[in-house]
Amino acid sequence: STPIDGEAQKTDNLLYEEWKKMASKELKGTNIDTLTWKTGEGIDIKPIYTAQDVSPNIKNELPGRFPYTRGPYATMYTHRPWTIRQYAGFSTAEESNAFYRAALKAGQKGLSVAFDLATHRGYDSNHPRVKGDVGMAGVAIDSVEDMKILFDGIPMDKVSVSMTMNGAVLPVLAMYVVAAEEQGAKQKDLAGTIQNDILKEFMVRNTFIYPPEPSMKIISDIMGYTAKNMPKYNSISISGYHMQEAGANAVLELGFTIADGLEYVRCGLQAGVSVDEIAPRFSFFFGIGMNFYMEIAKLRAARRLWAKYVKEKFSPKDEKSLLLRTHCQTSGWSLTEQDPFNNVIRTTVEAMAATLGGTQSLHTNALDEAVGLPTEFSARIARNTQLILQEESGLPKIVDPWAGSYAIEALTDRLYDEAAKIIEEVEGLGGMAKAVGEGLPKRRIEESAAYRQAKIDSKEEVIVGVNKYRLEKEDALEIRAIDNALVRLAQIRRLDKIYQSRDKQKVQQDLDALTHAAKTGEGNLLALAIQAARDRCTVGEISDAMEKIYGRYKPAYSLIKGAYKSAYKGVDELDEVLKEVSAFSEAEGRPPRIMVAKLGQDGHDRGAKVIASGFSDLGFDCDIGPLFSTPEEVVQQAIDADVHALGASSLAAGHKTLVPEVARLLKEMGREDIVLICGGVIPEQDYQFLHERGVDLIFGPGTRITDAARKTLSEIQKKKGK
Ligand code: DCA
Repeated sequence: STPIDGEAQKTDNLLYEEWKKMASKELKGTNIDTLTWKTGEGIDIKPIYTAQDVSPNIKNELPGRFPYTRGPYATMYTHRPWTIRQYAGFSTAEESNAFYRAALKAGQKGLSVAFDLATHRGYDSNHPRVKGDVGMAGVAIDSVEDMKILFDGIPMDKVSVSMTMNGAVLPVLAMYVVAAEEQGAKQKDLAGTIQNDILKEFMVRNTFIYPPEPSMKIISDIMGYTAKNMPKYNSISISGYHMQEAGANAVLELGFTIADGLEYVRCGLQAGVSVDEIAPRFSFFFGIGMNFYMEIAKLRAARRLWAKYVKEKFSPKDEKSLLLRTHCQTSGWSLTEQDPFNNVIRTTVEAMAATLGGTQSLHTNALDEAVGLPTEFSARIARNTQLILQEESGLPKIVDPWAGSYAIEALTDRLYDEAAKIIEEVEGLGGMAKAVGEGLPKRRIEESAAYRQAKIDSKEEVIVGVNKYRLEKEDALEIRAIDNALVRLAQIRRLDKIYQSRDKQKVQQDLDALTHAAKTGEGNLLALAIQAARDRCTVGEISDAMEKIYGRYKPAYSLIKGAYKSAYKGVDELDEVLKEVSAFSEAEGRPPRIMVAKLGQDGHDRGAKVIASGFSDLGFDCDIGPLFSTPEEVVQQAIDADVHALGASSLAAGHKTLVPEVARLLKEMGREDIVLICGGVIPEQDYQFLHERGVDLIFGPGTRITDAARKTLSEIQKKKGK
């Protein structure tokens, strides 16, 4: 051994003691413990790590070898860099197609399709419920004709395509397969990924259609079909990303995602497919936030957890069943509307964590994604962030360069242990489907979100340009605007053409066959959906054919209490708000009552939930309205509940159509005394528009709940003429 080795072995403990002495001297009497940082996960990050923090076994780990902590492949990026795969979709198939082609030309390697909210929820663009949702947050797809336009001029057997689709997974995947067929591609050559992860929809993302049980049946049919006919296709992308976006910390994201994966293996086994037929084509998806070391360690721990649990529980014969391959996306939630160019730096830091953690594929957010879909300018910067990391920085030249770092190895171990506790808890309940049924993951994630919001509101967690170093004046940013009414009209016209040109009898037969299969459990639903897509059945029709049997799922609601208040530091301010609220309650004989509503098909409800929990902790009487409501339903519920204020939360650009409609209806019912609030992702440019249409208060991203509560209270009093 070298002299350095010898010395380290002798003095591990002594070295640490020596450091402590030096540190105490530098701190001039301040307690050394103040240098330890307790993260949102409850993990202590120490100021220094030494050899005594890590197990000697880490020396034996290699990339491409069990337990794969260091990466699924031996050579990793030194041989093939990660796939630059930007998630995108813009209202119409034509516009999205042009965007994809330009991106591929400019260095992007794989595609990733974002669908609009109507498609996600299995509605055709002409359905009355989705008036405000068509073309929002992604591309509208009604039939295979739209899908063919989407991939026009893009060889579907060469470019790997990922599709974020969960609810309407059958019609959309079927249309993808048929569009490829009609291009001349073979099913066996289709490489790509379908998200198809319904469990996390019930936990956090809410773009489900059917109840959990038939939803799981659909997944097993897809796995069965692709295992046989599409061997290069990843049949599921098990997503922690949306949990992180909904507020989960790294431990929760890791634990619940791996537990989801185990449940999906069991789902395949139940359908008669072996672990080695499906697990090698499982894919994962994680969010990467700003906690740099934690995120690197998270991906390392994820691979080790998956390998160990799959080996232990399912004894696969194929080593590939143990590989956790993952896509990552930089955190959308970490982006700010304020001082938005800071987002480029945030995304770069997160992209470095994702790639140093060994992701296989990556989406880097555009700087304006906190307020809208990316423009060409912002999309180029986002893509170039990855190209620069790949081709200029030298980052891909070393496999898992953090291996052997005392700190990262210790953190990897710690995350492994903490996530394993969650997995054990879930397995103890009988698996993730049961845990989701009991609401456990949802509850934990919502608590974590409220806790984090309080840390930000009380400025313990700094967000540059938002709760610290805020600009006095913000420059307006050019934002991509979508004319949702125009997109809807164009889609309706194309649908009318399809209705006229297809064979009606075949259509009916296909749809009846789907209904029959849903009823009896016989036949493969994906095979039947593919036939229906060939015959030009639409997304809505295919979804309806099964809804007749399965029904549509309606989630239950709960409000997390106490988490916000408990994490809020700086009690004085909290007390002041509580006092104001209680004075109101005394004067009025009841507390201020507010309903937080979600309009349209947008299921992102972190904001709504966090606001409701926060307001409730501040003494408001708070209701959460059901998801997917129409303006009429929301106004009726608000009036029935006799609220003082109605908050409409919008994260998917529905604010320009749906919220003004709410204002109009309130006026029509003579209830303009109800304070109308619009919250969520609303660009500054739209404030005037909303105020003119009757919105009283607007709370954009970065609003502190304590401030929002105060403003709401004073607006209620103003309207009461006090
Ligand atoms: N040495 C040898 N082969 C390698 C190496 C290496 N160092 N690195 C990659 N490869 C191979 C892979 O084995 C794979 O070949 P295979 O399909 O025949 O096994 C191929 O190169 C592609 O690499 P992979 O790591 O699978 O990367 P992607 O095709 O981009 O797939 C994955 C990434 C996460 C598995 C996929 O599910 C995906 O793209 N997900 C995206 C999800 C998404 O976009 N979600 C939207 C939000």
